[in-house]
Order: sequence, then C-alpha cells, then structure tokens
Amino acid sequence: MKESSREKLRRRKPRRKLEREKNSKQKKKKKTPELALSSSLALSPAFDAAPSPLPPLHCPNTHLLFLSSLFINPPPLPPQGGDGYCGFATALHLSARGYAVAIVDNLARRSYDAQLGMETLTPIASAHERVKTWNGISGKDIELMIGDVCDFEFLSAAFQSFKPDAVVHFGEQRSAPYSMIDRARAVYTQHNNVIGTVNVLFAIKEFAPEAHLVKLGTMGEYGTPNIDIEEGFITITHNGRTDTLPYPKQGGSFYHLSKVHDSHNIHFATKAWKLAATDLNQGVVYGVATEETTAHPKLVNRYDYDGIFGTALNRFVVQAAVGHPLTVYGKGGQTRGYLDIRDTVRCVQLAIDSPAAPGEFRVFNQFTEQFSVNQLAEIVGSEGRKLGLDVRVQSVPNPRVELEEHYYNARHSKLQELGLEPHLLGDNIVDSLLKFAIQYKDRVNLELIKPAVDWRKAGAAPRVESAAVASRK
Ligand code: NAD
Ligand code: USQ
Repeated sequence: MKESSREKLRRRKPRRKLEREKNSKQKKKKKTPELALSSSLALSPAFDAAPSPLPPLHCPNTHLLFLSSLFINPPPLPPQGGDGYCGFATALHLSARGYAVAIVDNLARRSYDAQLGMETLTPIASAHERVKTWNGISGKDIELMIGDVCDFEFLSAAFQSFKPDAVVHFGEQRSAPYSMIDRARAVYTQHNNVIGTVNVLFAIKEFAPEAHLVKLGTMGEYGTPNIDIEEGFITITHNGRTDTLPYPKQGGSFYHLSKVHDSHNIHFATKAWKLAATDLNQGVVYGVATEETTAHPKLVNRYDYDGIFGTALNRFVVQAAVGHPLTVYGKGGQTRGYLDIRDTVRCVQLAIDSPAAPGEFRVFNQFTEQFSVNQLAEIVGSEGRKLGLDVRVQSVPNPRVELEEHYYNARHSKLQELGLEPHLLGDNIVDSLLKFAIQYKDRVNLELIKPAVDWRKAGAAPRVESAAVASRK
C-alpha cells in the first residue's frame, strides 16, 4: 500500500521536483528569504513591547514542516534518536528517511517557558544547534525558517521558497492550562491557532494547491460523550432522513476549542478550494526518545513535567522519579487516548505517504490505547516500585472542569489499517521512561509540579506571576 501511494506521488510531482531543483540552485547564489525574515522578526515592535507577559498578540509561533521529495528512498541511519516535542522528533524521523524537510517555527514554545519560569526536564539545544548537529551526524539538511505562521508575508515567502508537497502543521499553542490562565492567553491561543491555520490554508491555495495538509488536531475536540467516538464523522438518522456529519465537538478548554475551529475551517477549505487535508486527532503523547533524538545529546527532545505543559503520564513518571506523590486530579476516572511519541512520528509519515485526495477532508484518530488517570497512576506505581522508588498517589482537587467518571470508547483503526504497528505501554516503556527521568532528576523544580491553573479562576485581569508562584496559591 505504501509503495502504491508513493507511486501516486511520483506521478503527480515531476514538474514540482524540477522546479525545486532549479530553486535550490538559485538558493545557493543568494541569502534565503527566511534568514532576512528571522532578523526582522527579532526587531519587530511586537517583540520589543516588553511589558506584556505574553507573546505578541498578532500571533506567536507555529511549528510547520514543509515536506517534499516524498519518494526518496531512506538511507540507513545509526540506531539512535531525537528532538522536541512532536514536531522536532517528526522532522528528524522524516529527514532520516529521505524526505526533504523544512521546519517553520517562531520559537514561541521556548518563550512560554521564559514567561512562566519553566524549563524542560531535558537540556535542549537551540533550534539552530539542533539542525546543525543533525546535519553533522546524518549528512542531511533540514531548512530552518524562523517566523510566525500568523505573519502571512513570512509564510508566503516560506512557501514560495520551499514549494512543499506536504505541509505538516504542528505549530500551535498546545496547552489547555495555558489557554485557561487568563483572558489574554485564551485570546492569544485562539488567535495563534485559528488564524495560523487559516493562513496555512490560504498559503496552500495560493502557492501549493496540490500540497497535502497534515494537521495536528486532538482527541479532546470530541470531549467525553456518552456514546462511542467515531473517526471524524457519524451517520445520523433524524426525522426519517440520514446523513453522515462531522462528529459533535465539545472541547474542554479554550485550547481544545481552537482545534475544533481549525477542523471546521479546514473542512470548509477542502470543499471550497478542493484542497487535500488530513486532520490527525491525536491523543495525549508520552515518551521522549525516538531513534533519531537519541543519536546525539544535542538532539535530545523536550520533556515537560510542569503543571501547565506537562501531560499526564510524562508528569507521573517524573513525579515518581523524585518521590513526589502522583497528582491525580479529582476522582481520576478521566479517560483519554494515549500514544508513544515513536508512534506520533510514524503516524505522520503514514498520513503523508497515503495522501488525502483533492477535496477530501480525512480524519484519523491518532492514539493506540486508552487509559483512565487512575490506571496510569497504577502502572507508574507498580513499575516504580520494581525500581525501588517510593511511589504514592494523591488525589488533588481537580483544577479543571471535566467529567471525572464517564463512558469512553473511541475508534482508532484507520492508522493501523495504513500500517501502524503501535508501541504499547506494557512493553517496558514505563520502566525505560522512569530510568530516563531518574537520569535528569536533579533538574526537576518541585514547585513546577503542582497544578498551576484553575479553570474556574480564569479572569480578565492578566496573570503575571510565574508558574511556580501561581501553584503556591
Ligand atoms: P509544542 O508546544 O512542543 O510544539 C509546538 C511548536 O509550534 C513550538 O515549537 C512552537 O514554538 C511552535 N509554534 C506555535 N505557534 C506558532 C506560530 N504561530 N508560528 C510558528 N510556530 C509556532 O507542542 P507539541 O506537543 O509538539 O504539539 C504539536 C501539535 O500536536 C500541536 O498542534 C498540538 O495541539 C498537537 N497535539 C499535541 C499532543 C501532545 O500530547 N503533546 C497531543 C495531541 C495533539
Ligand atoms: N491529569 C491529572 N493529573 C495531572 C495531569 C493531568 O489527573 O497531573 C488529567 C487531566 O485532568 C485530564 C487528563 O489527565 O483529565 C489529561 O490531561 P493532560 O494534561 O495529559 O492532557 P490535555 O490537557 O488534554 O492536553 C494534552 C496536550 C494537548 C493535546 C491533548 C490530547 O497538552 O496538546 O491536544 O493532550 S487530548 O487529551 O486527547 O485532547
């Protein structure tokens, strides 16, 4: 199946390939537009407006990958690994397999850490050092374009320079708690994510109408309905008439709702402009190491464990490593889909290799297993005790507004039908994650572990304190 889709791409692309070769010769002669854009971004008034605790509201960072030459055969790579978080790991995975990759990112994720006094568990290298290191060990180039997807002038230049065959759009503010800190962050999140995606749609229409958009959505778009969750669409009979409609959406934060809005906008653009798009409704990602991110210390991926960007399983692992009780919010029956980061990178590749058709809006539920928070705490507890750790579980008042006991059964077969062979949590994964966290435990700031954002307390007044200070209240 993979081969035939590659064949399809090969048939579709020869003109684009020639253009790209011509373009890359031209690029060697003159400075790339992205370098100029990078320095103008650093000097822009929005970035110099110091008093705001937020990234510039005209839209901070996006993490876009433009991918081309999908049909190049993968050269062999040393069996090691990675980068930060979903986008970096995916860029390396694809580059290692012969795809031409450019990363578009405004580095906003690093600025959230700076604003809130947070730091990843792992000491990550700068974006520039990462691509340089990757080039050094693999001999492969990844283009780095520093800029904001919300800045259409920049985005247009990036599209015209790279001429993508596929666009993988990771570049959004992805934390639900961050979007619930205060009004300004809620507005920022929706602006950044929704307008960024609208810009990507216009850029594809204008400069690369044949490119396949692979967009990272989220399982949280569906919420927790009391019926089975389908993959994107549900067939409903109402008053004697039947239709297949987008599955109802019930996002549980301003962040999750931004992804709902994105999905609607993308769906509309596929109909109106015959664009090809795949929405990957991803579950909660865990893990850190991929084959490529472990290839050199400067390629280590980011690992968030704080109460704002840290996700459930990754947090529990760090908590166990440092002897902090596992922070189960409320009753702990909250059930979600989860997947290993090694499956994230593979799913994106599968989606690229079997592209949606022009005019098609395809939705894949991207997770491999579902767990309640209590089940995760139990698994981490039992694996931690095998390593001699004193793991305790503590129910803390739930800072979120969500169901704590509910039905959850979400379909997730389409990526497996395309060939995904999942890494499951049982396969010694928690054990290796615990060992990884123990290795870095001296870098853990215990203050950052506590939940720092209460959904009910989000207000219009800007919150200016760091995550650690907020968590003490
Ligand atoms: P991340 O915050 O680590 O990475 C997002 C990247 O996008 C950052 O590098 C950031 O600087 C960049 N970015 C943000 N806004 C931008 C803009 N306007 N212009 C340019 N760059 C911008 O997040 P992640 O965990 O890698 O998530 C990637 C995507 O996957 C997100 O869209 C997220 O919603 C989705 N997702 C993540 C998870 C998870 O568990 N991490 C689960 C489901 C879905
Ligand atoms: N939870 C705890 N204790 C913790 C942290 C979380 O009980 O210490 C609970 C939360 O209340 C929630 C569940 O665990 O019920 C999942 O929370 P999370 O922080 O792991 O994940 P979430 O906020 O939903 O967001 C993450 C990513 C986001 C992605 C989403 C996928 O940050 O980018 O979209 O997972 S999904 O959950 O499927 O929507």
